[in-house]
Amino acid sequence: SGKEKTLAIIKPDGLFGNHTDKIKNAVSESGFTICEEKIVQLDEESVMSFYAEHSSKSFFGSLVKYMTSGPVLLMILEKENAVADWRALIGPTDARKAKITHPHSIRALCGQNSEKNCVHGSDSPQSAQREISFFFEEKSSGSVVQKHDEL
Ligand code: YYY
Ligand code: MG
Repeated sequence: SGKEKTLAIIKPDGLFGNHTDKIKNAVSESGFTICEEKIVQLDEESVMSFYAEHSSKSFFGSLVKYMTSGPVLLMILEKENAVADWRALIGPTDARKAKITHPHSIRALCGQNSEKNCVHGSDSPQSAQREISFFFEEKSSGSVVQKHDEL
């Protein structure tokens, strides 16, 4: 046991689609604590670095464009087994498939397809550590992320 942290992102379609309250309700009803949160406008460089593992995929350019299309809400979530539990709560990557196989998942309820899937969740404790420091440690995030209320 012991608490664990994971990185959650409400992506641009989640914020634009007014899904934030619904998602935050699911977060607290599922026992997560929000340790830190901020709304930021990501630039292309930060998205390319965040999603570097996908840089050779055909969808990469479109993903970068989408993730920079508007502000996102970054949240550090904490609970026991936070990484796996948040992944289970958001559901499969493709929101269209999620609507069939995991109809109560956040991606089924708020997402549109395999790109506009509304939310992000770290895929392992190692990824969570990297992603949390990427966005929340001054040194690593200061140059590539601008806080939305400072724009
Ligand atoms: O971890 P997860 O977000 O569920 O999926 P990944 O396979 O890591 O892909 C990351 C991100 O890339 C996904 O959330 C949307 C986008 N993407 C896409 O646009 N098209 C795909 N066919 C697969 C992924
Ligand atoms: Mg992933």
